[in-house]
Amino acid sequence: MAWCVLRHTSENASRNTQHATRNTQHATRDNYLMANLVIGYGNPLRGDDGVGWAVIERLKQTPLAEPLMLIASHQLLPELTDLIRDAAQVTFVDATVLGEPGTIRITSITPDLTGPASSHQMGPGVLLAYTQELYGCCPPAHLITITGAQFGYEETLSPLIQAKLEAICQDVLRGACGVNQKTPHAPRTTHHAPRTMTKITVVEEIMSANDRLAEQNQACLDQHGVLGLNIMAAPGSGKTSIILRTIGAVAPRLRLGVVEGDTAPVTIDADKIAAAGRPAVQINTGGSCHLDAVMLAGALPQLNLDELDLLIVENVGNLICTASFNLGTHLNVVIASVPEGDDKPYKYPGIYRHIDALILNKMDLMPYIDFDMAYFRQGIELLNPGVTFFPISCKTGEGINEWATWLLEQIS
Ligand SMILES: Nc1nc2c(ncn2[C@@H]2O[C@H](COP(=O)(O)OP(=O)(O)OP(=O)(O)O)[C@@H](O)[C@H]2O)c(=O)[nH]1
Ligand SMILES: [Mg+2]
Repeated sequence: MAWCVLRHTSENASRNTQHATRNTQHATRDNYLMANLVIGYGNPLRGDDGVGWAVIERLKQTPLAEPLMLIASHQLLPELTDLIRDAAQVTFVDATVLGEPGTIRITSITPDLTGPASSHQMGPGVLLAYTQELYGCCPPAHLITITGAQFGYEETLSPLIQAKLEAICQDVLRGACGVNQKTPHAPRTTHHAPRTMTKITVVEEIMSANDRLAEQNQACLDQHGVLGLNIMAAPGSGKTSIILRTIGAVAPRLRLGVVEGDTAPVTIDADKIAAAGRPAVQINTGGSCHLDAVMLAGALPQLNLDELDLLIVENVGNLICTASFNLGTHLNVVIASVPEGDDKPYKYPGIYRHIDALILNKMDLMPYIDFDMAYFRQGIELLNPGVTFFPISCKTGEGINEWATWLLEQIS
């Protein structure tokens, strides 16, 4: 018997990817090199869209002749390139709305950068292309699609797809992976795969592809002597206003550039930075709710880094996803604002962890809003004890000097 139980422990990956049950036996990275990889993806809360997950669950229970890595995920993520690189073959399993319900299709997939490629929506071809680009190699891959019958808010498959589940699993094993249940395979010639291995278990400490690129971004900034600052906050909290205030407060002591992230193809914020006389690059995420290291890597060459001391990245307005993607900046700062309410640390805890400073903006509105500062600070302290805190008002200028002084200290 051999099935693969695989789990990312990278915080980023585990937030977005759920894997099969954890086995108690741990394995090193070498244990899964060159095994077949099956990735079932989709939304298990939307009826037949969860067929990829159901396939993975069933395969976990299936005795196999050789190791198989099984992953269930809500979407294809750049982090998966790390596993794809080391797989002998990859089989993607996904639901589709196209065709007659119940139809199963197997197609060959090759690296292709022209498909959808945001961090929340990435096609298999793009994922393979990323793998090829990052690691210079890419295994053969197939996509098995099953035309679903219902995609409503249900956690179960339709009877039609449920009845097809076994056939789909057999297709995964036979057609795509080239392995049959209980049919021994000729040993591979690769030196990577130990022939005696019958079980692949948990893989720990996998550095995600995003983190690798984030490291490269930071190395690039370091090479040019630029401090990178990632600003994360809710929409409208005052990110751009604070950047503009910062420009006013640190000029001419710091040469400052800005990367602006927005979901839509607009240049509103970048235009404001340019009007303030500073270089700005606008990233359009194409609908994605956060920046990632790939996007920042694309923006850096558009700036003359030799002429900068500080690069501020205004992330997309979002209190959840932005926290999950390391960009490679040296500092991470969150801006809260008074009108958002004093309970945000309790409701969106993830973003307040692991940050270097917290700004509370729009202090001028305090008289008009029921905002309990002690309650807010208490929530922050629970998540990030002793974090540097700046109450600020971009309208009145309150607290801007303290913020600018701290920033200058980080650079000197
Ligand atoms: N009263 C008050 N209004 C502020 C303050 N800071 C920003 N604003 C206003 O808040 C609104 C949003 O400010 P922005 O700086 O555009 O906010 P943002 O976070 O960059 O917004 P997005 O990029 O759209 O997510 C604007 O109308 C600002 O004038 C402040 O300290 N006090
Ligand atoms: Mg803005």
